[in-house]
Amino acid sequence: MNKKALITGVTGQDGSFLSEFLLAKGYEVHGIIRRSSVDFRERIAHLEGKPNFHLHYADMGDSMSLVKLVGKVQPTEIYNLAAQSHVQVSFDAPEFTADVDAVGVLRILEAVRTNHLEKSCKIYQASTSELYGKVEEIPQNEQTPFHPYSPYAVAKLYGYWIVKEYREAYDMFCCSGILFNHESERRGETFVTRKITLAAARIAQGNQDCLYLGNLDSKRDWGYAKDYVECMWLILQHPTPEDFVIATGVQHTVREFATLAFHYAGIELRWEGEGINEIGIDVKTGRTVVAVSEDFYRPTDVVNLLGDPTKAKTELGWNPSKTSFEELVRLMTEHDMAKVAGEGVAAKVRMNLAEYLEKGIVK
Ligand code: NAP
Ligand code: F7E
Repeated sequence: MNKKALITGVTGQDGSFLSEFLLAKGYEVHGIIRRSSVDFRERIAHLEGKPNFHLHYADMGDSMSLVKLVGKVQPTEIYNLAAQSHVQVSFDAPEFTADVDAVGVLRILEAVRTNHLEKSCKIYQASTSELYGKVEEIPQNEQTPFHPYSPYAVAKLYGYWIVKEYREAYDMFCCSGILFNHESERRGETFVTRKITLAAARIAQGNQDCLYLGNLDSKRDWGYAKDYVECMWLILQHPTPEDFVIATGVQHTVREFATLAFHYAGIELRWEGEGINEIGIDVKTGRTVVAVSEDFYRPTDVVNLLGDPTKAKTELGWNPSKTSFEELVRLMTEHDMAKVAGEGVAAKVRMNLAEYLEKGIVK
């Protein structure tokens, strides 16, 4: 049978990598996009126009659009990646976050049932390590109790349970991947890793003075997004519908991430002070290049995430050590060093052009 995937959140970090992965496997890939005043979809621009890649307007807040689309595409697999995915933003927009991240999951499940595809369409739900929140044990595995600690996590907990409920009530092949943080050169620029690699590149090239961060002691299990999308697919190829923890099993602090990113950008950091007064100093120049700002503290913060990927390793044959922490930080920083250098060249060309136009050298 022709493999047809429908991806919600196709324009996001994971959606773009998953699209590439499934296209390479010969899938027909359909993605949901929503109307935006900007038409350029940076992460998937290189895929648009490919014969097996199709985009459709719909929205996770609009049941009718989802029902119609699922009926039209008749997917064999749905990857529900769409979400308001920023934890800090979920404190500012909790109701929107609940609508998309919680009820949105229900809308997808009901769209499949309404179109009578329960027996032919498998569903992957993008669940999250944020469910463990104020952690009750370390490391966290599939049996660890949940303790969500943000509006985002509470919404995602509903998504997790409604998927489990539909699996048991209607015998549907629907599962959750409980993914720990995964990053890449395509990561949104306000998540801490990308914020750091971009700032390190800008500071190293003289385009920024200082990087302001929140809780430097927060610990995460960071993996590479490109490795993680393979797991989403593996979960749907497993003989039985089950939930899996996807993580590297290695943990680092935000401070350690920053130290390494600045190192790859050519700046060695020395840390001084504590809490709100902690600073990162460029050893060579003595300048303060990292400082702490209360603006980036959260009302409740999740500070100790470490996943145990044993089940994914043994039952899916997935390799959690494919990309090390060091490689991840290096590839993101090198990408952003090149990006910032490119922005510099483009700005210079624009300046020269403006000057030439003014002097009448070019018309
Ligand atoms: P992301 O880059 O923020 O992408 C989110 C996607 O959801 C975007 O395509 C966005 O579309 C779409 N979206 C948001 N609201 C929507 C709506 N109302 N209707 C339709 N689409 C909507 O997130 P990501 O990092 O790729 O993460 C993918 C999924 O995994 C998310 O569900 C996230 O919560 C979950 N997750 C992520 C991680 C991680 O570390 N990355 C870990 C665990 C779980 P626009 O481009 O139009 O905004
Ligand atoms: O924060 C701390 C912050 O925003 C990581 C999403 O993909 O992963 C992501 O959520 C940690 C937190 O990711 C800053 O307080 C310090 O403890 O990069 P983040 P997140 O909250 O872990 C999970 C698994 C998801 O499911 C989500 O969708 O870093 N931190 N200083 C900071 N965080 C940010 N954003 N900015 C700072 O300046």
